[in-house]
Amino acid sequence: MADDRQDGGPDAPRGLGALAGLVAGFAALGVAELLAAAVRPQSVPVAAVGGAVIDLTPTPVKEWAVRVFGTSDKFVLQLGILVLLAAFAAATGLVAVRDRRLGCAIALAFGLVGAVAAAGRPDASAVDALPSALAGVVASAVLWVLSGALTGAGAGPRPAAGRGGGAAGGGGGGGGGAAGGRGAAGRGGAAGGRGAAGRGGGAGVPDRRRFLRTAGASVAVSGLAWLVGRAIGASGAARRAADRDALRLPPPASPAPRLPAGVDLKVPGLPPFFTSNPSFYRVDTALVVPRLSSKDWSLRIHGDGVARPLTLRYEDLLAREIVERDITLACVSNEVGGDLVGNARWLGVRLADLLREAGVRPPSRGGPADQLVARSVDGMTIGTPVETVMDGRDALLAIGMNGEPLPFAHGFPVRMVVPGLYGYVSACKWLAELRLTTFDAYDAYWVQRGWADRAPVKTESRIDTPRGFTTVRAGPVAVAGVAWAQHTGIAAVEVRVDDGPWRPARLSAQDTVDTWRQWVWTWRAEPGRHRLEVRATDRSGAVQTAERRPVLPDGATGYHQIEVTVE
Ligand SMILES: Nc1nc2c(c(=O)[nH]1)N[C@H]1C(S)=C(S)[C@@H](COP(=O)(O)O)O[C@H]1N2
Ligand SMILES: [Mo]
Repeated sequence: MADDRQDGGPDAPRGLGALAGLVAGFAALGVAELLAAAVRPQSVPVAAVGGAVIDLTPTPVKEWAVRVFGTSDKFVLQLGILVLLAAFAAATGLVAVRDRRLGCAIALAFGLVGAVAAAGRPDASAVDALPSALAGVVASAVLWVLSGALTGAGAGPRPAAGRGGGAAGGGGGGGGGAAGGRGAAGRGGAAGGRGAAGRGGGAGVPDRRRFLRTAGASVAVSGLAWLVGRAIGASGAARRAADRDALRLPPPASPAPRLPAGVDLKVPGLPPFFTSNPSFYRVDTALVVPRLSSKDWSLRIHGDGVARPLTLRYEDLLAREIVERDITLACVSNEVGGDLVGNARWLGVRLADLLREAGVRPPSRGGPADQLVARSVDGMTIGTPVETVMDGRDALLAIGMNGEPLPFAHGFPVRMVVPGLYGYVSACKWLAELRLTTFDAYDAYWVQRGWADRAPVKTESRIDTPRGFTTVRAGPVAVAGVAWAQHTGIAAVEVRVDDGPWRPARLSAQDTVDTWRQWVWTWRAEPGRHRLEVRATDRSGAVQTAERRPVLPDGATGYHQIEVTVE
């Protein structure tokens, strides 16, 4: 024993101190997961802190993250938070074996940070703070017991068994008592324990067996809490999914215009004319996808110049005239050549009709409000020009996407879709409220973060095949892609090779001016390295601009270019 303490004494507790921190952190996550399942899935600390991080991240960093990680940016963020959390937990454990009270105070403080973040989410209530707060208390209690065992603090005053039980039971209501009740006993012990671990003297004797037993019990209990929390969360999600599956959407009173033959050129390497729901791009700030119930859903329309405020339920929408429209949606964050654009067949009701029923007049008819602010259940705000929504285009409150109710990730049960505007100024998902106001009086979420308050989609074109930096055979090569200029329409697409003359591409049939068009051009490819470039002309006669501009503040411009090698 004496040897053991001499050789491994000062080192082993340090490594074990980090382990104690990790065990305490794991207990915190387990408890939080369980409680969040009872409170609200979004209140789990990692999601709450992650959501706050997203909202506070400066726009350039966010752009960088979307560019580098694409749609997995959220996964990377959560992974990053977990790794950081683990590092902090280990460090806190190291502190705790030196200064037990300080270590436990830090653990409590972490819980507090999570609680503040969770309660501060736009859609949160005070109970959202509970999972993080209790997680902090539990982590602190577990750390208290484990660091006590490592330093030998309080090995005398209290029976080891009682302590281990207390830690394991901390997940229930005992957490608070564990932290508070042990304070006095532990404090005296901590001083002794420090001496024991650090200098090999003092009264405390490290009890590794007790440490391992307690740590093991804590890991088992918190693992169970985590699993149960996950299971409860999953069953709630499954129930919501079943409700959605059971919905039958009414047939449209106004079907989509008949699809002309030849909208799809069927060139290998081209995306299909309609983007399937699973492959439709997804851009939002939601770390946990809101899974709403259509039964509980309602939408309030109110604000400046709303003579008759409306509250609509899901059934109210179903009972209205349902229209079906093909609309291509694009994200302002789409880089030239990027894939944050998709085309779907939407089912919904005309937003302009609803606004008229509410007594709204567009500014051109003397209405006081020029901005329609949509708010989602997760606190997103999206501002759209009232004039645009009411100018006769098919601005929709959408309930269906490609023949099924909206997928949860795409805004179930109701979202907005407005042809011709980027998603961040038009396409609010998980819609909860529509408020009429002015652009002067209110900046929506992305506008507060430096993006333009008005953002019509810019005429763009993209080469889908061949892919850049690939090798193709000499001879005829089908160069093909898509072009879009929503609500204006695409009139022509041209391609050029190595700064040669622009050559007209063959266009697919046009569905409507609100949808993208495919194009194809046959290239007599000759051996060597070549640069291919594309540009579109829209139906207003405007040629896509060659000027390269970044996505911020209102959408990228410039020609998509690729390099290929011909053999
Ligand atoms: N509630 C909510 N709605 C939102 C967003 C969001 O972050 N939250 N992002 C918007 C942006 S930037 C775009 S481009 C579209 C993307 O819609 P999709 O994910 O269905 O493709 O949703 C819009 N609606
Ligand atoms: Mo977007």
